[in-house]
Amino acid sequence: MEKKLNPTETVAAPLGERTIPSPLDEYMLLVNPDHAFYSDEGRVLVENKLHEVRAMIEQGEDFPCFEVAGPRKKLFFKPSETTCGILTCGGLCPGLNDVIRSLVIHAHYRYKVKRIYGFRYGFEGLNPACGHEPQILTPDSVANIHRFGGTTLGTSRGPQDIEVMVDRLQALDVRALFVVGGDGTQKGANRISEEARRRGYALSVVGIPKTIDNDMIYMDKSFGFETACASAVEIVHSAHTEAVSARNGVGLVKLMGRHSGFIACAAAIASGEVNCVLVPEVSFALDGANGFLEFIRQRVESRGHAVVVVAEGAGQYHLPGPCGKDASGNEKLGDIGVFLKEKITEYFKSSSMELTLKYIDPSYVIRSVPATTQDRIYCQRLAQAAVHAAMAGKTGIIVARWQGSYVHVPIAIATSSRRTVDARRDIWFAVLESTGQPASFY
Ligand code: JJ5
Repeated sequence: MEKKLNPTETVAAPLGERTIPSPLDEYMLLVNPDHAFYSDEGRVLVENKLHEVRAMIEQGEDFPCFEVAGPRKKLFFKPSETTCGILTCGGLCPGLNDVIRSLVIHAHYRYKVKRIYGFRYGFEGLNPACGHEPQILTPDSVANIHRFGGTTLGTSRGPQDIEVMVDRLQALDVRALFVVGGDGTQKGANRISEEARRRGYALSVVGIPKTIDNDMIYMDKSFGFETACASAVEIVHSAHTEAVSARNGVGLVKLMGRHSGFIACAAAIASGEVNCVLVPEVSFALDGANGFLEFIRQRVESRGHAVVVVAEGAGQYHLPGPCGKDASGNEKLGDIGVFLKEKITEYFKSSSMELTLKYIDPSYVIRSVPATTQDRIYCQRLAQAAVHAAMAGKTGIIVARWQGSYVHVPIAIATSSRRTVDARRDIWFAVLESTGQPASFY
C-alpha cells in the first residue's frame, strides 16, 4: 500500500507568481456572478477517515492535502499568447479523444489560446528525428473525434531523449504541455518539467492520467474504466451464452488487469454470470481437492456449465520464467488465459469428462471502443481542470478526482505506488458473494 505522505510534498512548486487576470473573469460574471474562482489555499484532505484524522490531531501532525483544481483569478501565462501542446502515449483507453477534444475546446473558447499543437505518436512527436510533424488543433478539427475510439493523435510506447524533447518545445515556444498517458509516461512528463525549469524556460507540464486498470492511488477512478467495465460485461455475457448453449460448456474470459483486478471484479459483479474470478492480488492453487480445476469440474458436473474470468496478471507464478519487458518498460506477462485453457482441457480429459471450452481474449476490443456517457463527462472535467492548472502555471502534476473533488497531485506521488484489490475488503467479498467461489483455492 501507499507510504505515509509528507504534507510538504503533496503540493508541487508552481512556475511562479500569478499576475495575469483570467479571461474567465468576465465570462464567469456573465454566467453566474456568484461563481467563485478557486484559490491555492483550497485543499482537499488526502485521508478522510475519522480515525486517521484523529491520529494526526493527537500526534500534532499536519494533514497531508492536495491542492484543489479549478480556475484561478490570476494566471501565470497570458493565455492568448500561450502556445499549448498535447500528446497521448501508451495503449489505447476509451476517452482519449474526449480528453483531446476538451483540452482544445476549453483552451480555445474559455482561455482564447490561439495555437495548440497536437504532437503525433506520443513522445516520438517531440523528437524531430522521428519525422512526425505536429498537427494544428482547432475546435473544428476536433469537433467529431469523440465519436470514435482510439486517439486521433496516434500513440507510441517508450521514452525519448528529454533534452531533445525540451529543445523541440522551446523551438516551437510551447508553454503548456498536456500529457495523456500512464505512470511511465507521467514520469517522463515530470522529467520534461524539471529539465525546462533547470533551463529557466517557463513550461507548464500537466498530466491527464491514463490507466484502464484503475490502479492509480489518490484517484477515485480513472477515465475509461467505466467504459471498459461495460464492454467487459457484454463479453462475459457472450461467454455465458456460449457456455450454457454447449454440453459441459466453459466460457473463459481474460480481462485487463496487470497488477490490479478491478475490471475482472467489476465485470463479475455486474454481470452476475461469473462463477470464478482470478486476480493478481489473490494467489490460487490449480490442483488438489481445493484447487481451481476441481472447483470448475464440480461446477460443470452440478450445473452443466461454468464461466471464468481471469485478469491478465493473475497466477503468473504458474507460468514459466520472466518474459522480458515491453517498450514502456512493463514486465511482459505470460498468457494466463491460454495456460488455463490448456489446464482445464487436460483436467477434464483426465477426469473423462466431456468439455466444450470457449476462450475469449478481448483486450483490444475493449480498449478501442468510444467512451460511455459518464466517462465522457469525466474526461471533460479532467481536461478542463488540466487547462486551468496549466494557465495558472502548475507543473509536474496530474489532475485527478479524489474524494469527489478535482485536485492536483504531484506526479512523484501519483507514481509512487499503485492501488490494488484488497482481498480483506468489500470489493473482494462482493466478488465471492456474486460468484460463489471459495475464499481461496489452496
Ligand atoms: O509501476 C507502476 C505503477 C506505479 C503507479 N506500474 C503500473 C501502474 C503504476 N501506478 C499507478 C498509476 C497508473 C497510471 C498513472 Cl498515469 C499513474 Cl500516475 C499511476
